[in-house]
Amino acid sequence: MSESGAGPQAVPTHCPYCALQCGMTITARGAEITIAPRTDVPANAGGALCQKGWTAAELLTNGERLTTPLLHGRPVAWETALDHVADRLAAIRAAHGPDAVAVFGGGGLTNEKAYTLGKFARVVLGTSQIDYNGRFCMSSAAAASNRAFGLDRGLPFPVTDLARADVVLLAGGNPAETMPPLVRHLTGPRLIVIDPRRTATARLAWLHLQPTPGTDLALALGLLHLLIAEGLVDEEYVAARTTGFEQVSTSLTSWWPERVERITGVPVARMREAVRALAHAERAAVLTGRGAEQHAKGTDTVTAFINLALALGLPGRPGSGYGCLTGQGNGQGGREHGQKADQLPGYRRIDDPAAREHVARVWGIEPEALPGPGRSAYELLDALGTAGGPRALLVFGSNPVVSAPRSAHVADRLGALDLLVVADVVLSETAARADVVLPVTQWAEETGTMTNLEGRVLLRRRAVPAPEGVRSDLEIVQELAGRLGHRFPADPREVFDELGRASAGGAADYSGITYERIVKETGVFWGGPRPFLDSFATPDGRARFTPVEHRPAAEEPDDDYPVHLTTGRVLAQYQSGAQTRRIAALNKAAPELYVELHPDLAEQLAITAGDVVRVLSRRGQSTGIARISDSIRRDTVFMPFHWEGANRLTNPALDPLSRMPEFKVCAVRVERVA
Ligand SMILES: Nc1nc2c(c(=O)[nH]1)N[C@H]1C(S)=C(S)[C@@H](COP(=O)(O)OP(=O)(O)OC[C@H]3O[C@@H](n4cnc5c(=O)[nH]c(N)nc54)[C@H](O)[C@@H]3O)O[C@H]1N2
Ligand SMILES: Nc1nc2c(c(=O)[nH]1)N[C@H]1C(S)=C(S)[C@@H](COP(=O)(O)OP(=O)(O)OC[C@H]3O[C@@H](n4cnc5c(=O)[nH]c(N)nc54)[C@H](O)[C@@H]3O)O[C@H]1N2
Ligand code: SF4
Ligand SMILES: [Mo]
Repeated sequence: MSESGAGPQAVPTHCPYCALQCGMTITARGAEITIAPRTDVPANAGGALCQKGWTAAELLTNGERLTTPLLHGRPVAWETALDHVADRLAAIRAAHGPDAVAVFGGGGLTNEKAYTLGKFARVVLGTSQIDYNGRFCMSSAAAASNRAFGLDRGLPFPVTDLARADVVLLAGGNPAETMPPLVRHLTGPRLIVIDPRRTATARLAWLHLQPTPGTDLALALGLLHLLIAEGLVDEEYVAARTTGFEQVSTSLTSWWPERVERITGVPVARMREAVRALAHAERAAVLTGRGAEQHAKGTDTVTAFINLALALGLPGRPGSGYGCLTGQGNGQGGREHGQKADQLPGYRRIDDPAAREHVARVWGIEPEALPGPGRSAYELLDALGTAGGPRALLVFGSNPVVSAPRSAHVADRLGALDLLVVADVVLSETAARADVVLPVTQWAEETGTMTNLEGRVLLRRRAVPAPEGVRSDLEIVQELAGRLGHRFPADPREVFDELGRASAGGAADYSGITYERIVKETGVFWGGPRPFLDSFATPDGRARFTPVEHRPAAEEPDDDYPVHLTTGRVLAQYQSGAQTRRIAALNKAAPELYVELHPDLAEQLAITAGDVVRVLSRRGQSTGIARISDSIRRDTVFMPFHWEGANRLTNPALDPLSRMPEFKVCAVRVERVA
């Protein structure tokens, strides 16, 4: 394989952003870099890219790129920066113990990086304190899938299967903005969208159910109640492939449709239409996105949708199934190789003695030397600089000052650290607060594997030379490990081979996958394209129904904070905006933080379009520009989180199982700024 970098040939690779990982080619002619869609990658077959993909070359050329390490804001040589970090880590560890040093990773990092960070934390730092932004993303869906199927593969079927379904139910996802090329696979089926807003996706739907934020669990219970009441359960499938239906069925008796309508605001007739369409479809899929998942009851909400899918007989049937639309570029692989607090490579559990034994052997250490599970992402951030909490933090591939819930508090915690080190491409809001900033190579300047939302392992290839002065994340970890007495590889292929050995025999087993195979087969599914056709990954091979109960949001509106706030995304910005806010065309398309509100609410508050409004919650306040739209419920306002602001308001109430925060609902007050 050519690694020659710049040259006239078009290098086949994948997009820097979301989990669809659209195929694209990059051609570099001197300083001019052009991007074109590939047509051989199924996820974006036909050669589609969204606006972010089309403009991604600017990530490589824009003037805001970091090219030198910074120590307390001043440029320094790499040796100085790395020596400083290694010395401080060693000193803090010596004074306060290994758990005083923490690592925060990201689901946008390659598999090689995610694996290396997990190994670095456990082997070199000896800390249990490592977690990553995937906790903020799909961890509730992961927990629910593990509970029901014994395995979490976001989509346990190729994304192209969706096009052949007759009906697709999508709870809390807006792919028309978050994964536009995916919509091409959704134009055939009848689409049922559950979203408190009439989004671009909801406008394409055959049926749009518009619940109050935070009530999806009740809605899913109501749908299953109706399915049972109408005698539409796939009894043969339930008997042959599942356990626990009776218990769930009994638990649903009180969820009669009128009660569900009162809680959710969705009319009974609409629920009935949805249930009948699903039950009469030959092939159907139930999907969840962040709208259903990012709640303090996200795991139970997804479980309720999985229960519905099981009663319909969908999972493990060709052309049908349940799936989660994973979000980040390597959202799937990022959760498999050990940067999560409770995991070891291969999606192994860190508290499983056999898993510890296997991974310790690959790492050449004693199993007893491996730390146990550590704090989850928000709990880790919340503990920084407190008595007993970490005093040093290394951040790779995340910008929590913008993206974490209750972000002003998170910024305070970061400020209380003895040492904050951020490896990034640009001076993100988090990097701007760091003691040491390490400038890294990105995406098209380096090679590595990404696992897309359907579990397909892809090769993202180096296509252009890196700017002078930057180093890869793998090189940085190698240098730090070296200074702390350990030898780590920095060559991605070498790391991938080791990852293969470490993951061998685990739930996500990459041991048979090589860079060559990935290229030859245009991506390789771990576990095969449809892992559940014959049986599920549970001990008895059956999928498990689990009874779950609805409960209110952690914070419901009251006299002081009478309106629901929900948050999410817009097409032209990505995540914390660290990358896309620096791209001119994207910034023009989505220039500022706004607050979307219904005309009736706006009138009641004497707000007109374009006004500056203040939004206040119990955590803090933010201003934004008013946008008035009847596509949102009267009782709810929406803010995108791509700018600092929305997360000053959000509620860090955590799901008890997944430890995911409640980004999608809290209570606020909205005022016009005089
Ligand atoms: N343009 C763009 N694309 C992206 C990203 C990005 O930042 N920008 N990020 C990527 C990542 S990491 C992710 S995780 C995915 C996320 O992809 P999505 O899940 O599609 O994105 P969101 O906008 O967070 O949420 C989806 C919808 O949930 C709705 N919603 C809010 N509250 C509720 C609720 O209580 N119930 C229900 N049913 N719906 C609710 C919102 O109105 C929103 O339309 O997108 C990926 N793609
Ligand atoms: N209110 C609200 N908040 C949310 C959400 C929501 O829906 N509502 N969604 C949540 C979700 S789903 C997610 S995934 C998170 C995402 O939020 P973040 O974790 O903040 O994600 P990004 O903005 O993608 O941050 C990635 C950072 O890594 C840098 N980077 C890019 N490539 C590399 C690399 O190769 N190496 C290194 N070291 N750095 C790199 C980028 O420049 C950027 O600064 O936000 C969460 N926050
Ligand atoms: S949909 Fe996602 S992967 Fe495809 S071009 Fe847009 S950001 Fe990139
Ligand atoms: Mo995400």
